[in-house]
Amino acid sequence: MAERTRSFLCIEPEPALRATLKSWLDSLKGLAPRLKWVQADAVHLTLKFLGEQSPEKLTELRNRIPEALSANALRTFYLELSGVGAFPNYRLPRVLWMDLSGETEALCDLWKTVENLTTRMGFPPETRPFRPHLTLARIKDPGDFSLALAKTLTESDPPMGRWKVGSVTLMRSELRSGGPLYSPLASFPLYKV
Ligand code: 2AM
Repeated sequence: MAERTRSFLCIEPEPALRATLKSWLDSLKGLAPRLKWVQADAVHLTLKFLGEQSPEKLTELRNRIPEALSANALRTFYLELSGVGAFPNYRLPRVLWMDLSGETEALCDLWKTVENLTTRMGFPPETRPFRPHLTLARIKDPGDFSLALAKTLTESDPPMGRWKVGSVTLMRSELRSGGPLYSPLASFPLYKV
């Protein structure tokens, strides 16, 4: 049997915004080195985690995404960074993330299109409400989340930035000991406004 590929569909921040995020993330990493920080060039907004799939299934998905995007007339839209937060909360944080605002209705339409297509194709439906975010760090042990980091996050201004979302990326995710290695497999453009 051909090898399966672990992948997900996502939106990538544009390069200038990654650079802004990188310098901020670098300054935070030193305060909490035991957290699993996401590399700035790997930060993304997940639309759908696809798990491990056969080449045939991924080919079918790649063929059907453009038709789903055009059937729903999905256009480019703006998103902006909108502060930092923690799931489920700062007292017992599991995930540190960046909130997003901007044209979130357009983002939700895109998410619904992706969700409808993938569930029609047999992928498990998402059971949780869509909460758009950029994961910055994962926290195994809440004790690793230092007070210094919590203080810095609540007192400092997180980076601002706005970008035009022009496409959806199908991203391969290879699990490595040092953290996942992401590589884009395909990009699906949205209609230009
Ligand atoms: P998150 O960071 O927004 O939580 C790639 O692994 C991406 O898929 C992750 O960034 C994660 O999004 C999302 N994801 C959702 N469900 C997942 C799962 N069961 N296993 C791994 N990643 C998952």
